[in-house]
Amino acid sequence: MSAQIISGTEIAKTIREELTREVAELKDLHGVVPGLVTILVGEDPASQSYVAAKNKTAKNLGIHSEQVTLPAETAEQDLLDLIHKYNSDPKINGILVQLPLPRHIDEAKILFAIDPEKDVDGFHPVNVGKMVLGEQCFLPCTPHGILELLQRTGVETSGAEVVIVGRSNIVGKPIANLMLQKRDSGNATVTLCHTRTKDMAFHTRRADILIVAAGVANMITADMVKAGVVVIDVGVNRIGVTDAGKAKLAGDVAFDEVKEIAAAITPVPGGVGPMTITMLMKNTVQAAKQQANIA
Ligand code: L34
Repeated sequence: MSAQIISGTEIAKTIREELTREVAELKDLHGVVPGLVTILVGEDPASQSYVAAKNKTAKNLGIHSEQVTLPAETAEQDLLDLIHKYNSDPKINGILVQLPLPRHIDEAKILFAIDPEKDVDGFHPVNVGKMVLGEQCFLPCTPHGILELLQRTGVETSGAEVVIVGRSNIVGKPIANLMLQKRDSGNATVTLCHTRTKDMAFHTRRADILIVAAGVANMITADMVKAGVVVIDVGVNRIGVTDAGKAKLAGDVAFDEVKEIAAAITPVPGGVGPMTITMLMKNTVQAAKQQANIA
């Protein structure tokens, strides 16, 4: 039997409708308009398209959005100065610096410069620390989106064997941490696999929920999963160009064969990607409320 396709596009749409109402209410009742700035350094086409989507989504929701695009040669100090400017700009509640940054810029230094109150990506060590401790904070957008997908699809995580492939700071590490926490969408038994894992298939075959964020197209094949698994595919790999001249995308999971075995699976595109963008909006609204002392 073919798997249920978990549509991130549909779930994201529902959440965006909820957010549109919330943004309107914030304005009507409190005169507050959430503000987001996205900063992109360089001309990576994938980053350009993600940042454009973030700004467009923000505008559609009624969020004030500013987009700064800087040349790849931008000096680290100039980027730091820009962040400091937005840290003290009252119209801006959330600051996002799109990753990856050019190699001459120290990513940690940039992320640490963002005011934790405006860190809508949840990458600042203060927010990472709070997340690990289970305190209220900004959750990083992709892991946050995965939790929402699981919750809104009714996937039971308590006691589940969750296997994660990939140990990045933006997906693997945080989602591992979130899923083992003692709370809704948590309470799982978590295994984290990475490039040094000895027998990857041994682990992935044990998964009740398999989350793949490795950045390797089609690496998870049908022989690597068990029947009835729920698969969350975080990979967005550009594997060529379509006849229409657009980027051809593939996930980290060999979708066509794995969907015949899985109970449920996210597609690429239309799975985790739209959720990442939507959770940025959710965090921006949360930031605006916190900064205006609205519960
Ligand atoms: N600071 N940098 C920062 N925050 C983030 O949360 C990100 N990420 C990752 C890369 N760098 C970042 C994103 O925004 C990945 N990412 C992201 C966002 C959106 C999509 C994919 C990755 C997305 O919308 N994907 C579409 C396909 C879009 C296309 O055609 O390229 C999808 O349906 O999967």
